[in-house]
Amino acid sequence: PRLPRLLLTGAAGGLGKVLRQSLRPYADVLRVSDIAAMDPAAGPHEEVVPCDLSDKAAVHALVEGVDAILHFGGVSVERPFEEILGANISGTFHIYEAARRHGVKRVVFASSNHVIGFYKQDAPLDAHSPRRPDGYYGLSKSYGEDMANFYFDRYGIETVSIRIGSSFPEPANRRMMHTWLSFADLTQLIEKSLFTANVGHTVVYGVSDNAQVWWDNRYATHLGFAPQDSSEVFRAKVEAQPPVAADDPAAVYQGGAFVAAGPFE
Ligand code: NAI
Ligand code: 15L
Repeated sequence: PRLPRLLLTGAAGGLGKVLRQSLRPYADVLRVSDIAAMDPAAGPHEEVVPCDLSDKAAVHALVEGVDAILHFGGVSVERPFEEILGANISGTFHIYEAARRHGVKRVVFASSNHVIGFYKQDAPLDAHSPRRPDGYYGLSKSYGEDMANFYFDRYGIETVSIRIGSSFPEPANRRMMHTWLSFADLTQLIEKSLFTANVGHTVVYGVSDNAQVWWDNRYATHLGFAPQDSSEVFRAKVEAQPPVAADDPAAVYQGGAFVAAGPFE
């Protein structure tokens, strides 16, 4: 399957740079956007459109003419509320409003494990577990998921919210042995999220086939996501790191150190 024109926000970021390459097979034209500097278009299959997500008019222009939106832009770590508000909360609102106005029917939202970050690591969760955001960042992703619900119920715009665990080249620490999502598995999950019919608003945990995962994707089986990678291949390297104290948030909470960030003032 292939779309005529696909929008990727957050294209200058860690995941955006990877997806700009790996998503090429799924769109004739990939429109990439960010507030930060991006590489120029590599050919007629790319459109590079700088945009601040907190600027409503700019987002409306950005979304015109696309067939689906991969919304990966925004502040990706815990920060003071005011920074999160513009980029993530207003930004996600602008994306959905623009989707409504321009008739875009499918959004893939980069949500985060930090919507459930205050659960302890011994709590097995699924998509129906009540959310326990671990900061302003997690709250913004939780609000984004609520917005996805609303825009489906009210306007029929479908979303897959991917609660990404830790998507980096390798798991960086012991916690990420549980939460790691390989770039290849992320790409597969985005493909399923774009092309599966009738997703309504589906919440799926973005995690590879790691030996011990905290998250059960029983409510997202219709996506057919079948992760191929596992953090296990990095175990020796990760366990060569100095041990983490048993009461360190990194060893206690699913959200790890995020639960202890702030206060900022
Ligand atoms: P990143 O921080 O490298 O990329 C985010 C991009 O959004 C940056 O290039 C930044 O310039 C852009 N951005 C920030 N504010 C903006 C604004 N006002 N207007 C336009 N663009 C703006 O983060 P990464 O790791 O690439 O993550 C991508 C998305 O996935 C983020 O939404 C993040 O919250 C989410 N995510 C990532 C995880 C991971 O493990 N990498 C885990 C969970 C969620
Ligand atoms: C996230 O939501 C962040 O965007 C990413 O930088 C990592 O911190 C990840 O979660 C994680 O929990 O490992």
